[in-house]
Amino acid sequence: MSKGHAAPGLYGTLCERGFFTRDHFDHFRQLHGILQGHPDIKKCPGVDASTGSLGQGISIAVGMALAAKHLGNGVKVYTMIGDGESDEGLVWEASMAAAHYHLDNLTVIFDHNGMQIDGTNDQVMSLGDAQAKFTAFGYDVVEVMDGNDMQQVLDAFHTPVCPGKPRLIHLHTLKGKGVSFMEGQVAWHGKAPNDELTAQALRDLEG
Ligand SMILES: Cc1ncc(C[n+]2csc(CCOP(=O)(O)OP(=O)(O)O)c2C)c(N)n1
Ligand SMILES: [Mg+2]
Repeated sequence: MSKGHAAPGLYGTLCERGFFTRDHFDHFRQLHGILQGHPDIKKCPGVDASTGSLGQGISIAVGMALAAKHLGNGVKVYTMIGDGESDEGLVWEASMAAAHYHLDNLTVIFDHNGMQIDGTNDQVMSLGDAQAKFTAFGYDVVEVMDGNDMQQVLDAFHTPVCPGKPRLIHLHTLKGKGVSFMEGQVAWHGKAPNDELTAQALRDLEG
């Protein structure tokens, strides 16, 4: 999870997969809890890399994919990056290395929601034609028009890998999808809802 601030999504998945029990969520973001605000490889079972400093996760993924190639162990590496994260030069250095080393065992999932921590991408740092850039950097790009539709996402994962090229799955997404008052609202990037809004959010999601 290169965009380490999306840790809650990762934690929910790891919990469902049996890495730890649900009671740990009661201590989310608390000192000594295993579920820190950003994933911590030393604290949380199932976490493969400590992330949160944007750009570093994709770099670690490239290293893992390269190591797997050397070892010939058939391991495949998956990492998710954000569009705001892609303001970091490190994303592009890592991408260049992935293409240079022909890491076709690497899949980068690009969460393109048009927003970051304090504004839209175009307000903070325009990415321009992101897909053209990733293609130019050597990725085989698979585009998903609705990245919030899990069937479309799964279909993208099942497309055959292009030999010798890293793959980028370009997801067009809506930030806050499914929670009426959060959708497309940059202000909810990292804010906790109060009890009333939490109840509303759960109703929205369950509905
Ligand atoms: C190196 C670095 N700089 C700044 C930050 C602060 N920061 C946390 S999240 C974020 C925005 C990330 O935007 P994006 O990748 O689009 O993720 P999204 O908000 O869409 O989930 C920023 C700038 C950080 N975590 N790491
Ligand atoms: Mg974003």
